[in-house]
Order: sequence, then C-alpha cells, then structure tokens
Amino acid sequence: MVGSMKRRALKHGFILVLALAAVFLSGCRTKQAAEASAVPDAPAPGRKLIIDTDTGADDASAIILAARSKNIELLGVTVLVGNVDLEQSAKNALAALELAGSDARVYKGSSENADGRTIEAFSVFGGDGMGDADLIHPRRSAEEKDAVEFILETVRQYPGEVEIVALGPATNVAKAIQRDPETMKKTKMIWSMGSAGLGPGNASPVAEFNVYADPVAYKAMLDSGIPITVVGLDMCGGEAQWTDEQFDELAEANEIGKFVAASFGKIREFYAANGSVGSVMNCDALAMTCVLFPDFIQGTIQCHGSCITAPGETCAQVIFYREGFTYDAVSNDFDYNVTLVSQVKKEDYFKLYLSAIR
Ligand SMILES: [Ca+2]
Repeated sequence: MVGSMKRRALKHGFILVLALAAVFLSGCRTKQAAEASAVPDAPAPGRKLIIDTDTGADDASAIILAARSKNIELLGVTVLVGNVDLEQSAKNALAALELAGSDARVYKGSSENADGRTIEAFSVFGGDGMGDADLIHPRRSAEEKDAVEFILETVRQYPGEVEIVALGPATNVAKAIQRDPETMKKTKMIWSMGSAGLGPGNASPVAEFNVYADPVAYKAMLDSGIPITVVGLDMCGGEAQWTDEQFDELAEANEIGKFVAASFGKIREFYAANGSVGSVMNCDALAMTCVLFPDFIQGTIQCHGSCITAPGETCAQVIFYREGFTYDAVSNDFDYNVTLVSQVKKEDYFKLYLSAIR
C-alpha cells in the first residue's frame, strides 16, 4: 500500500515536473539561452537564493527560471534524491544551469531520507527524470563539498540574506538544521514546494510527494523557527496547468523552450494514460514564480503547520491551523510558523514563464 501511495505521489509530482520538462526537452544542446531576455520585473535586486532540488523535469524548469533572472543571485544548487537518484539529480541540475547560461555550482546531498530509507526513485518523468529524451549532457560535474556544508557556510557568510527554495524532500534542509540550528535560524526564508496545501494530496489522499518522501525532515523544517513560505499542490491545478498548445509554444520559442517541452514528454504521456488529457501541472516552476514575482501571489494565510510523522493513513499530512481562527476542541496556543500561499494568478503563470525564457 505504501508503495502504491508513493507511486501515486510520484506520479502527480512527476506530472507537474513533466509539464515543465517537456518544454525543455525538444532539443536544447545549443546555447540560445544567452539570447533570451531575463525574467522581467523581479523585485529586490540582489536577493540571494539557494535552490534545493530532487531534479526532475519540473525542478529543471524552475532552475532555469531562476537562472534566467537578472535580479537574484543564484548562490548554488543543492541536490538530493527524490524524483530521481542523487547522481541523476546532480546531472539534471547541471544540464539545466548550463542551458540557462548559469555558472552556479551544484552540491550533492542526501541519497536517502532522514529515516535511512532509500526513497523509491520511480518517476513518471522517465528513467532520467527528464523524459528520457537524451537531453542530459552536462559539461561540468558536481562539487566535492557536501550540500549541507555548503548551505551552512553560505548562511554564515550572508546571515539574514539567504533564501532557500526547496523543490524536493526536506532532507538536506533538515540535516543542516540538525547540524547547526542557530546558523539555520539566520536563513531569511525557506520557500517550500510541499504539502497538499488546503487541498487533496497526491502521494495519498492527504499527503504530497515531497513531504511523503521524508515527513520527519519536513517536520524538522516546520519546527525549526526559520521563516517558511509554503506553496502547496492546491496552487498548481486548474488554470495553472500547462496545456498541449502551450507546450507547442514552448517548443517553438527557443532552445530552452524545446528542452523544457521535451523533458515533460513522459509526464504528459502519463497524465493522458491516466485520464487527464490536455494539460499537466508544474508545481516547482510555479513555486519559483512565487519567489521571483511577488505580485503573482494574490493571497496568503498565516498558519501553524503540523506534519504527521507517525506511520499510517495520515502519514505526511500537513495540518494547517489558521491564525485568527479559534478552534473549539484544540489548543489555540500555536506558533504560527508558516505563511501558506492561498491564491496565485494562475492565468499569468505560463505567460510569465514563456516571457522569462525568451
Ligand atoms: Ca521536485
């Protein structure tokens, strides 16, 4: 049962990833990235980002979005197991960065979750997480330095400035918190693509894949005292899904678009085979859009986020207790530790993405 739940979670996660990846995949081995214009209107020039990722196609599309932005400094990319195994995760991140014209370095982290389990690397994004479209030929390699050490060194170097965009399981982040909690409290913000938000899950009816892959780590992150903004699955469906016609637009846009489109090929096949024809989710790039374009966010709710770690049907569910609401039957003495994104401009999502890669 756990296996089937995981598969479902992965499938949904992958579906999102695939949408982005498809745009990429159609064949981008050249460097037209340099010709594309940078992400417009990103605020607060000089923001310092680390992307933490289990690089499947949707992660790769998010990495490219950040790498194309003029107004953020991408300090590094830390990778871990999740949608794919650790080595593939590193290769996919490197390929995405190179395509986008970024020299940001890649650091390898966790190959198993906080319980010591090896996360099942089933991917609806294809065996390489990128649509099995022969897209991944990075020229560079990952650094020797461990991902967790890189995160800690970077936060020490820029106290109060570093924003971590967590697009996979929370394992690397939780290890950094465990190793040096005081340093990690100097993180400016963790942006988490994780949880079902206020909607249904994909790993199980109540759990989303990134949390399901390592609920112990997710709980450690929520309980850390670090400011956290969560973008859940409930922000990624409906009008935010990328349609077949939009994938065609991507594939025709430039080499980056071709790459993303091709990387999503397997995800689109998976969606279609499972009765969802015509569009797919891409949660990781949507979360990155929230990071880069604050006006894209139309509503947030301050919450206490509580992650269930006990085995059973509700494992990896994240319960959000809303600030300002008095619950009748539970304590209301909460630490409101999460800003939950509750509304985004879904109709603008694809347009923003396409503009950013051009
Ligand atoms: Ca991911």
